Amino acid sequence: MSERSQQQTGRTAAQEAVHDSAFLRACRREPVPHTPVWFMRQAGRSLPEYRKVREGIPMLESCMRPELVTEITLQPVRRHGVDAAIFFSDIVVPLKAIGIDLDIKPGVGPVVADPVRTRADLERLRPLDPSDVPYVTEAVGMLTAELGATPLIGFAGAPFTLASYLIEGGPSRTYENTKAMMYGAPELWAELVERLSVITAAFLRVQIEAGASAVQLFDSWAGALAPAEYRRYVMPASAKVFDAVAEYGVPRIHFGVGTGELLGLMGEAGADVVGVDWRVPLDEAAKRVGPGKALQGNLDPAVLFAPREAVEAKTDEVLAAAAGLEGHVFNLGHGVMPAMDPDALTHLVQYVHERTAR
Ligand code: 1CP
Repeated sequence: MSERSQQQTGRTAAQEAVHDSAFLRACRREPVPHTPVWFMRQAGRSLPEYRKVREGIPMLESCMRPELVTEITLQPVRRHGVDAAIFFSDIVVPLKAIGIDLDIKPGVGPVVADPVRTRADLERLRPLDPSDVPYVTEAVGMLTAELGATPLIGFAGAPFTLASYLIEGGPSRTYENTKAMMYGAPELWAELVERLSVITAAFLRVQIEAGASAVQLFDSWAGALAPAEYRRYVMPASAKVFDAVAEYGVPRIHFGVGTGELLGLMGEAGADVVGVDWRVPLDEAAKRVGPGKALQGNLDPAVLFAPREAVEAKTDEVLAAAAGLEGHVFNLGHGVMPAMDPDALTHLVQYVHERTAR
């Protein structure tokens, strides 16, 4: 790139290449050389090289070691040739960083020692300062240096999904305590999600300031709510998070599972890209989300367990439904599963690139 154009954009040549990547172009709804692909939970999970470097290191501790975070984040980029990297961390890392007593138990997920149930419990949820997560700043810096033209996606858990772990004390299928607080103590609930929105916004800001070029807000379990409840009890806190990072101009992705009925509201909350699970075809999702936003998704992850011809046929269906979209980022409808064959994922990336090459 010429010096003059660098002066015009204020970006280095490397930053310019990232800016011009298929992934960021699709997020901005610009023409792309091919449909970009990445996978939620692509780091870790099904990769033998991940299991090897993680051996004997607890999950949360591995999130605090910048060299290890860098290696694990790069593994799926090297192996699959995906169009974006996602930062290796977890949605509960910022909660741990402000002193919440929690652990990530193998085969279970996040477990909170003393669940948050009362007003006094809220005092434990102080704001996050960048100095609480120096290892995040360091790892993002190392990664953007290593990644070259491949963009890095930062992420955080949305207030509702984080609240569900804090209130239930761990994974839940019914969210009974969470909903009991939401409906029964709405003021306490509002204060809880307000505090979480501050923490979440700060965690995203740290990643963007360190060099992440897009962010995804995971409201994985928001699909447990009806639209009216989502709008009233959840959307304001998530909208605050999106507002808080708007000034950076990086694409903001908003994703949840089982959120077919919420897609319009999840866009309205302030997302530039709305993630769609496998239950709603992308052309129908586009109608629900409305114009001015890109979509991300939405191959059923379980399809990856079927023979290659079936994977290709289902992928063709996703691409056909996406043909009229303003912008499309190919992804699974939810995360990579531990038992998936890594070669099937590599093939899927190649297949989408070939089928969509323009
Ligand atoms: O020991 C291990 O390997 C534990 C498995 C694991 C991994 C690899 C957990 C525990 N978290 C992670 C990393 C992780 N978590 C990433 C890494 C980057 C990537 O490759 O995508 C990301 C983005 C997350 C985000 C996350 N954590 C979400 C939102 C995404 C989603 O899948 O919906 C959620 C809900 C969590 C909580 C969590 N952490 C771990 C588990 C098993 C769970 C889910 C538990 C539950 O079912 O409630």
